[in-house]
Amino acid sequence: MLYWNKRYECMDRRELDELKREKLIKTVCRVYHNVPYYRDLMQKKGIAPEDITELEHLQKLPFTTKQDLRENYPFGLFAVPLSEIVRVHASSGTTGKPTVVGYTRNDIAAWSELMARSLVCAGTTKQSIVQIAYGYGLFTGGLGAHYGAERLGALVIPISGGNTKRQIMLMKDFGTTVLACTPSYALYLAETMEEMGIKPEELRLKSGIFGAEPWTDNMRREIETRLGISAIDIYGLSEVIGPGVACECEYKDGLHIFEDYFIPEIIDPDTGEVLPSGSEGELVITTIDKEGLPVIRYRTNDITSLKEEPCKCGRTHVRMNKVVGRTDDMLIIRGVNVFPSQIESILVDIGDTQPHYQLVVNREGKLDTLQVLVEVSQSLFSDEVRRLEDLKRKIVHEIQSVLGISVDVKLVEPKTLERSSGKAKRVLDNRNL
Ligand code: DLL
Repeated sequence: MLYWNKRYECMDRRELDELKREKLIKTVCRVYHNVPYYRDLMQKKGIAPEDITELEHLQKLPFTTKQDLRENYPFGLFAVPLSEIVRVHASSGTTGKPTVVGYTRNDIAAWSELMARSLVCAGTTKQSIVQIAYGYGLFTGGLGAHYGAERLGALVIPISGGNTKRQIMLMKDFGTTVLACTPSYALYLAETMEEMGIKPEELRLKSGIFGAEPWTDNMRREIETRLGISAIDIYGLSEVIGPGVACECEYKDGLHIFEDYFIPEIIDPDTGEVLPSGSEGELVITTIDKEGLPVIRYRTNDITSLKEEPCKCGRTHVRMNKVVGRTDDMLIIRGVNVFPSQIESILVDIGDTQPHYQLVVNREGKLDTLQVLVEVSQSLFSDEVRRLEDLKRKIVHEIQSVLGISVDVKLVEPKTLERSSGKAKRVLDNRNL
């Protein structure tokens, strides 16, 4: 099975742009007439729905941010009466109230369609046995993947996150072929499998559909080797719909953004200016097929770039490169911008370490310091001190030469750093900025 919906996924560019134009016009009318907040914003900018007749006019519209959703907590940006909403999800912010998102019956159907497409993109078929180890609940990962896999007709194991040994037992007994979870949890599963003495050959696992947090290609190789699978990247965010905004195909060369539902733009995060095609910047998404909570030019905070050239898989939708990090995760250490993913990539490249790491930022006087905590293998840890010292020096040197900053590296015993069945917490910023 190559595509779930060939007609739309492989649509001719001109036809696709016309479809997007029509859907955008409808969406702008809907938010203007149904959401007072958007109407006020547009009126303040002197824009009426009639002014938006072409795709390029999108740039005239104001941005929406997480803050806007917070200010309208919980349901203020919904574009339909609450009686039309059949489900809510929420993303837990680091502080304060969560961001609440609502779906109509049609939205749930659209989301299931998008997740079915994503799963097929990742090689899933009706014959697949899909273990969904994303968390079920207010988080969109579990239920999003669940509805998509059911829509596709695969066999679904709705196990949710956690209970790692049991996950592995069921994976083996039920013959799971596709694993859906965060990449960091996939690694934790691999680690636990090794501890239990279970080899990848004893499982029927073929692929994994991993997302909800940034991960590098180096991390991908590590997961692929340790679990003996093909690992596919899936992207999404609750404010836009949840997982299924974009997904990689078998070529793993960028994630196809399902453009008949979403219009992506890349902007300069500081000025808000739209950047030329191919530039790296903040991804902004406008939903053009949502009823419950349409979002106009939603600032994702995620840093990436777009690729417009056609993909070998035949899908015509634009691709986004793997997310490098979030604008709010980017550390500025003594003036140098550092993304956790850059450090991850260096660590996995060097080897001898486990891909479990944490970055601790402190401020000593006026100076920011970055400490990198990395787990090493048990055998190395019990080895001569000299080998540990060599490894430490190598990491310090590599980070210095790639990123241009000096860091303090601390090698720690296996399993010292906290494991998560959801999103990993990579950064501990003690600076109180
Ligand atoms: O994480 C939705 C999701 C669930 C996506 C399962 C994929 C799989 P939120 O909790 O709202 O929604 O978090 C959204 O997570 O803005 C990114 O910063 C990050 N993120 C999601 N997918 C990826 C990915 C879900 N593939 C935020 N690569 C987004 C990098 C990702 N970051």
